[in-house]
Amino acid sequence: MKRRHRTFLSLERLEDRSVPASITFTAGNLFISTPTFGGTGLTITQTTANTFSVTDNGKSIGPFSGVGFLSITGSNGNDSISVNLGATANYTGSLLINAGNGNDTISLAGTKMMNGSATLLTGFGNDTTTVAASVGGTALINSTLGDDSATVSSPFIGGDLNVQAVKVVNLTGGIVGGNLTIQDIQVNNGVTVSFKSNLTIGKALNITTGSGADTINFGDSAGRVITVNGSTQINVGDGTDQVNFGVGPPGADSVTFNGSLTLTDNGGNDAANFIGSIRIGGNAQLTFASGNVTAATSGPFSVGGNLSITAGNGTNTFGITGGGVAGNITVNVGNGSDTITITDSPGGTIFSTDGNGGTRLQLLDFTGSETFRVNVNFGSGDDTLDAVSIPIVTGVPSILTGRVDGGGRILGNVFNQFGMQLASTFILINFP
Ligand SMILES: [Ca+2]
Ligand SMILES: [Ca+2]
Ligand SMILES: [Ca+2]
Repeated sequence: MKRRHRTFLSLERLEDRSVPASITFTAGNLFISTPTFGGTGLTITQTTANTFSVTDNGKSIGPFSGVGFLSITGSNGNDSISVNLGATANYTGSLLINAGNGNDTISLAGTKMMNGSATLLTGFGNDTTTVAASVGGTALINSTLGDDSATVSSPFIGGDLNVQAVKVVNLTGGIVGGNLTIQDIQVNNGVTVSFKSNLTIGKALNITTGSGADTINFGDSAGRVITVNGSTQINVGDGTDQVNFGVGPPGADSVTFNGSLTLTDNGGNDAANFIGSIRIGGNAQLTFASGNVTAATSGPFSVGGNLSITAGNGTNTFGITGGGVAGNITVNVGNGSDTITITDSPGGTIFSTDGNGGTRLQLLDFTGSETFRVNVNFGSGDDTLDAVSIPIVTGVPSILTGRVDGGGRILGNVFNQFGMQLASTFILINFP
């Protein structure tokens, strides 16, 4: 049998099953690089514990046993790189895939898990990353520039999950034990992040997107249970952004933030839609820059601390079910014609300030026997306060107490009282 020229001289097995890729196996480190250009792809499969076989462009070599670190380097062409952990035993080591530039497809699969960390880098180009296997350590996906997508369906990730520079992120896994961080400030053509499974995040959730039109969906039409045990920070940058806390029918998705929730934008016409059954354990703070902003609750909504909404100039519309807010509700808006509707009273006080332009603050009660405590300072412009109580449940009208200052006016500020009773101390200033 004639021996062919081989570049992987460190191999001991020399039967004629050569793969074109370069392979170095030393001290438990299995380095695979230079897959066949234009070939059918590179597949690395765990056959028994820490033992992998390698197939490049349909030709196989291995198995390599005692692997503790698996490193795969792609070309600057379009690579297909698959790692399958199999169904026999856990892989106790770590994994690094650097697919290089080009339009790459990489995947980590298998019903058994890996105990170490997975680092998946896909470089420039339009890349597709799929992570389906469980990872005991941290998992990092970085796709640099391009129309990149990543789907993480791992039942379990023990450490942090970091997803960087990916345009379309689909989260369909089970548990992330550490922090979940999604960062895409490099690609400004719009990012979509979708939570489409029952997912628990053990620590903090941080999502940062750029100046494109971004969409973040918690849940899907199936009615998901999504829980974040730490704090949650979402910054959607500039652009027309949409954050949907729940996607299905009102109340169908259950979204729980056991810590605080902070949502920030840097401008644009944004919408924060609390559609699901929402529970925020700490404070909720929504801060919008200028633009026409809407924030609304349409399902059960509770906040353990205070709810604060700050908006810049623009026509803003806020509709909040206040009954589940244990602390204060504070709404500060800039110039422009704003409408703020609060249904049911919070446990604390409603604070409201606004700039120029006519602002309408509606207190709407359809339960009865509630006390609305207010401290309202309207700006210049003709502003309106509606105090409406239609006590369908208890039959007892709700009470309005506190202080309302109409501020400046052109024609006059308006106080519409319908059904709600005034109780001491109640101070009305600068009306009409
Ligand atoms: Ca590549
Ligand atoms: Ca890329
Ligand atoms: Ca944005």
